[in-house]
Amino acid sequence: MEFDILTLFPRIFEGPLDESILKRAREKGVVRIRVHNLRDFTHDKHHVVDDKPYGGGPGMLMKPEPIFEAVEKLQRADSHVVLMTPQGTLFTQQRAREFAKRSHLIIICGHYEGVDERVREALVDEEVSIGDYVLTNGALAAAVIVDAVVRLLPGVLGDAHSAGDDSFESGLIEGPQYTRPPEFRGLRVPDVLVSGNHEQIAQWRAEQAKQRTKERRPDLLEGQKS
Ligand code: JD8
Repeated sequence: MEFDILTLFPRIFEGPLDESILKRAREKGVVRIRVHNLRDFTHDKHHVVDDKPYGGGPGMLMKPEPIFEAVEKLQRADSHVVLMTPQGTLFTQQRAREFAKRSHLIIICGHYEGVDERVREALVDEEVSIGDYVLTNGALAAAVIVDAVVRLLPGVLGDAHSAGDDSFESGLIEGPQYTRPPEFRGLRVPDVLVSGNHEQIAQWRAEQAKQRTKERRPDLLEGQKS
């Protein structure tokens, strides 16, 4: 799978995409991720990428020309163009799975007060938001999308902790987990977990997950009712 990311702050991606699982996925060649500076798609002396909104108002907008030039250069028949924006539809595990089936994502990171509407009209297939809070720009949100999608690609996670048993795949959040020692500062690991009875352990875990989901994320139980 390939990603092309368009941003004014390419360095924001340096840390997150070069560590751990994403780093290994890139090294293995499972994914190719290219980050482009939108300033490189300007032609004026000062590499201007923003301008004032027509009709007035606070702040600046991203000019359409550099974004059009970048997308038109990178775009292919199989590309899906995504715009990061607080007005987008919510990015969920379901959307991550759908993105993971695509061969080429172009992700446009908005900055300032947003982008000229003609970018949406002419270039964008889909607008997404990562959640109901305000970020300063779309770059961190795009890094979140890349992380959530890449870990789903075949060959990225080992069999041991494949994506299949993730919380949001089962529709429940994880229950409590423990490692050694069996007693730490007077706090003991539940007897059932050290018992070696795998049937009882599985049952205990299922109960804990359901209880915790009911307490903390009742919204996740709405759809499945059990
Ligand atoms: C793109 C500019 C900031 C947006 C004034 C401060 C996503 N879940 C999310 N929260 N925020 C964003 C996001 C924020 C962005 C841009 C994404 C481009 N800003 C602006 C309008 C109001 N601010 C996001 N995905």
